[in-house]
Amino acid sequence: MADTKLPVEPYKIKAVEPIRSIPRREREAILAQAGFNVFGIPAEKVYIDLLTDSGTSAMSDSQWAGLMIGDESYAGARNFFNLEKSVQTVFGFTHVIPTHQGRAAERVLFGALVKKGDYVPNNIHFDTTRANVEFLGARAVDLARAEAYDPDADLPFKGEIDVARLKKFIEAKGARKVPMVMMTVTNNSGGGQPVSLKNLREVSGVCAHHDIPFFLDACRFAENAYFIKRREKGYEKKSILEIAQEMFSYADGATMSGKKDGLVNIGGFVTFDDDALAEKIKNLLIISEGFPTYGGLAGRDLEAMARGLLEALDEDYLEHRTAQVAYLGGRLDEAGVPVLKPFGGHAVYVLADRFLPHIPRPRYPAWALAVALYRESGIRGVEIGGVMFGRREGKGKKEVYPALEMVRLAIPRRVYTVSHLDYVAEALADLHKNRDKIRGLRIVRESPFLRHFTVRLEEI
Ligand code: P70
Repeated sequence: MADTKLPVEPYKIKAVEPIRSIPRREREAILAQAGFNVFGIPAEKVYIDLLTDSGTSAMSDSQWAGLMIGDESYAGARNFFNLEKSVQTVFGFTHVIPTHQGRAAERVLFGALVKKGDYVPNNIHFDTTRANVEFLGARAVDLARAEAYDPDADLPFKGEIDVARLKKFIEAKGARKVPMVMMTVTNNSGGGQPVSLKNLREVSGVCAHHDIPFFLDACRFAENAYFIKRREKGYEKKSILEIAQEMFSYADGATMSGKKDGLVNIGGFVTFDDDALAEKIKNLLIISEGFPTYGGLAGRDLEAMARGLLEALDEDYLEHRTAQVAYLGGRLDEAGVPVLKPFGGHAVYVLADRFLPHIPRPRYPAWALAVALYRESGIRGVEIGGVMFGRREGKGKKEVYPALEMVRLAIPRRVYTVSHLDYVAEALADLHKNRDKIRGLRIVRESPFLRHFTVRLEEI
C-alpha cells in the first residue's frame, strides 16, 4: 500500500445510512428535555455518534448473508453449533453458553460463583461488571498497575493487573473470599489499554496457586491480541488467532459481549471448561435468557456472531481500526486537546479535568464536556468519570470520584470514515478554544445502580 498517514478503510461501502446535522437551537432544546443526559437523546438527532463501540458495528456482506441461514428452531439450531465452533476455535473452551449480551453472561457467571461478602478483583471493572458484582453484595476491586491511572504514562501494556498487589490482596482476604479473578481486555475504564501475555501468564499463575478461577472479560480480545502482536517481544510473526488462543489458554473461561469484537449488533456468551459450573449456569440461564442453545438470541443473531468473531481476527481490519483511533487521537493532541496516552484500541479518551480546569469534580467536568460537545457539534461521546463511577461513601454520603475524569469518543467498527473523524477533531479543537464558556452541572435525579444511563441533571 502507498505510504500514507491516513487510516485508509480496508473495505468498500455497499449500503449507506443517511445522517443529518440539525440546527444548534434544536440540540439545545433536546438537551434540556433529556435532562442533560446524552443517553436521553434520540439517535436521529445525533450527527456523529461516538457514544459507544458496542452493538454499533457495521456487519459485513458475509454476516448479512448469514442472517438468511438463521435456523429459528427453539432447541439445537444449526447456528448455535456454528457459534460453538467459532468460539471453541478462538477461545478454546468446551462449554459455550450464548446470552443476549455481555452483562447477561456476567450475571449468570457471577450468580453461580459469587456470594455476599466476597471480593472480585479485576484490572478495572467496567460499569456492568462492577454493578453485577455489587448487586450480589460482593465487592468489585480494581487492581490495575498504578500507571493505569496516569494519563501521560506511555506504556505498551497499561491495562495490566499489578501482580504483587493481587497476591497481597488474596493473602489478606483469604482465597475463600475470592471466588474468581477477572481481567478486562482491553481495559475499557483505563483508556482501552491492552494487557500483555506475560501479565496474563503471571495472573494465571497466582490464581492457580490459590485455586481461584480466572476469567477474562473478553469484549475486546481481538484488539488486545493486535497490540500484543505489535508490542510484545516474540509475537511479531504470530497470527492474531494464535495470540488470542494463547491469551485464553491462561484463563479458565471468559465472558463476552459480542457487541464489541464479535462485530454484531446484539449477542454475547460465557465460555469455560468446568462441567459442574455449566450445569449451574444453564439452570440460571433458562430462568431469564432462554434455552441454552439460543440464550435470548435469534438463530440469525447466533450466525452473525459466529462469523463476526472470526472476521475480527483479520489483521488488515485491526490495523485500520487501531489506526483510526490513533489518527483521531493524534489530531486532537496536535490541536492541544488533552488526551489519554497511549491511544487505545477502540476509543480516544479526552481528559476533561484538564480541558475544563474551572469546573470542580462535584460539578462533573467530563459530563459537562460531553453535553457541550453535543450542543456545539452534534457529536455524542460518553462520560467515563464522576457520574459513571462516583460513589457516595460513609455517613455523610460524601461523593468519592474515580481517578480519571474523561469523555470517551468510542469509534464504532467499520462505520465512520476519515472525514467523519476530521469533523470530530475540528469540532473538539473549536470547543477547546471556547472552553471558558462551558458550565458545570448538578444531579437532580439518580438511580442506585448504573446511574449514568438514566440520571437527570441541570446546568449551573
Ligand atoms: C461500552 C459498553 C460494555 C461492556 C464492557 C466491558 C469491558 C462488559 C460490558 C457489557 C457499555 C456502554 C457504556 C457507555 C455507553 C454505552 C454503552 N461496554 N465488559 O460502550 O457488555 O453491553 O454487551 O452488556 O465494555 O463500553 P454488554
